Amino acid sequence: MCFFLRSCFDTCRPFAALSPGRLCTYVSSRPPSPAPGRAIFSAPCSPQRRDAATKRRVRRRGRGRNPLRRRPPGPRPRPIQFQTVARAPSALRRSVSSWLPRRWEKRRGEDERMAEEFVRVATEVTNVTTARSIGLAELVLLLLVIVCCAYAITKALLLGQKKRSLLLIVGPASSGKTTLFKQLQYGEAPSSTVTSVVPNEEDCRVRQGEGDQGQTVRVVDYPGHVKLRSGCDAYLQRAKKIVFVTDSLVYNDSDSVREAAGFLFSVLANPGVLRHRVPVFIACNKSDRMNAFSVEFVKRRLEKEIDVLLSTVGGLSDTKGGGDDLVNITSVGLGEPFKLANCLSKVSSGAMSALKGNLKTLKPYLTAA
Ligand SMILES: Nc1nc2c(ncn2[C@@H]2O[C@H](COP(=O)(O)OP(=O)(O)OP(=O)(O)O)[C@@H](O)[C@H]2O)c(=O)[nH]1
Ligand SMILES: [Mg+2]
Repeated sequence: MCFFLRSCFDTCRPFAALSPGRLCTYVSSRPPSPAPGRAIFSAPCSPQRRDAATKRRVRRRGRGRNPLRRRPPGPRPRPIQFQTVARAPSALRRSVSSWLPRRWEKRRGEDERMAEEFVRVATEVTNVTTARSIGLAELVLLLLVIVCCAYAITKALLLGQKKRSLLLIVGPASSGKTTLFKQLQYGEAPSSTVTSVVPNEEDCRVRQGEGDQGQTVRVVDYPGHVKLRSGCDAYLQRAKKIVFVTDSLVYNDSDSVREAAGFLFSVLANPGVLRHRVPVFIACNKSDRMNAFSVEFVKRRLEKEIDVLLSTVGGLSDTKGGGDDLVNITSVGLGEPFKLANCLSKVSSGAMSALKGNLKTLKPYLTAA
C-alpha cells in the first residue's frame, strides 16, 4: 500500500508542479498517443531560473578549482524535466484527459484542414501558374518566330527588289552597247564612240511614244572587252533585265559568232540569272545596214554554236576532271539540241538600230513589268 502511494506521489509530482496554463505545447510532430492515461507534457524553464543557474555557474567557475568546494561524489542532480511521460492517476487522468485530447484533436483537425486547404490552393496556384507560364512562353516564342520570319521575308523581298533593279546592257565589244545607252539616256546617239573601259550607269527615261511620260530605269552599259568580263558578274547579280547586244553584221564570221555564243551562254548560265529567271533580250543591232543578218539567222547561229559548246563541254565531262560544273540552262535534257526557246530564263529577240534610234522591238521589253 505504502509502495503504491509512494509511486502515485512520484508519478503525480510533475503534474503538481505544472499549472494548467503551463501545460502547453505538444512537442512531438506525430499525433498524440491515443493510449489512455498516457500524456506527454512540456514545461518550459522560466527565464529567471535559467538566469539564476547561469549566474551560479559563473560564480562557481570564478572561484577556481577548490578541492574543498568540490561537489560531493554521487549522481548529479537531475535538471528540470522539459518533457515527461506520466502515468496519471485516475482523477487527474480524467481531468487532464478530458480537455487536453479534445483540444489536441480540435487543433489537429484545424491544422489538418488548414494543411489540406493550403496544399489544395498551392497545387491549384502552381498548376495555373505553370500552365499560364508555359502558355505565355509558347506565345512569346511563337510571336518571336513570326516577327523574325516576317522581318527576314520583308528584308529579302525588299533587298531582292532593290538589288534587281538594273537594266544591264552586255554583249561583245563594238556591238553598239554605248550607242544604245546614249540613245536611252538622251534620245539620240553620237555618230562615233570609243571603246568603253568602265561601266556607264545612269537613270534613263524610257518612253514608248511621243506623248508618253515613260518610266525611269536604271541602265548599266558594261564594256564588252574579254578582259573585263569577270567584273560583269556583280552586275548580273543586280540585273532585273538583260539586253544582250550583238552585231548582226558579223554573223558570217565564225570566230565572232563563237565569241558571241560563248558570252551569251555565260550570261544564261550565270547562277543569279538562272535562279531568278532574269529575262534576256537578244538585240540584233545595226539592222539599218543592208548587209545585216536577220534575227532568225542570228538566233539559229547562236543556238548552233551553243549546242557545239555544250557537246564539247559534255564530252569533256566524260574525261577526268573536265566539265564537272556543266549547267543545264534549258528545261530539256542536256542531250537534246539547244534551243533558246527552251531556256529557263525567258529569251526574246529583235532587230534594232541603236545609231538610228530604231528601238521598236526593244522598248516593250524595257517597259514590261
Ligand atoms: N550602223 C550602225 N552602227 C552602229 C550602230 N550602233 C553602234 N554602231 C557603231 O558601232 C561602233 C561601236 O559602237 P559602241 O556603242 O561603242 O560599241 P560598244 O558595244 O559600246 O563597244 P565596247 O564599249 O568596246 O564594248 C560605233 O562606231 C558605232 O557608231 C547601229 O545601230 N548602226
Ligand atoms: Mg562601249
